[in-house]
Amino acid sequence: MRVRYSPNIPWSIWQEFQFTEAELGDALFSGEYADPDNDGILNLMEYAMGLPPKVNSQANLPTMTRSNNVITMLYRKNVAAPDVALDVQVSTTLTQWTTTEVFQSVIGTANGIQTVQATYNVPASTPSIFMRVRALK
Ligand SMILES: [Ca+2]
Repeated sequence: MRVRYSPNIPWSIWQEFQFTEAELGDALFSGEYADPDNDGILNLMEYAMGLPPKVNSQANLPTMTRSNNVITMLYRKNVAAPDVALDVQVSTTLTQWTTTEVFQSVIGTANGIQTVQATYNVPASTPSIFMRVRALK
């Protein structure tokens, strides 16, 4: 018997809920780094953000805005994913990333999904800045 909802379901249980037996046997379809719906969001990130891995979820990607020298990112966090963490990093080079001075806070929760706001004050004379959210399991 399968239960469709649990307040805390680790990655392996989530996989069993999301994929068929045949799909579970194919790591290129159901593995952490697979993207079976070709929406550019890997399965581990779909899990971390509470998204369906076989339905295009691009409408739920993080959003970013910039106001003067402050960059703000909003992203989803699946409350029921206890074994994965999301962190937001910034970079000026795309090769070295840091979480230093990135401030995060939960600004809302609905249907088991937190909306997290990450802000970063861009130092003066920074020619370009990049921001990303990373899933860690
Ligand atoms: Ca995907």
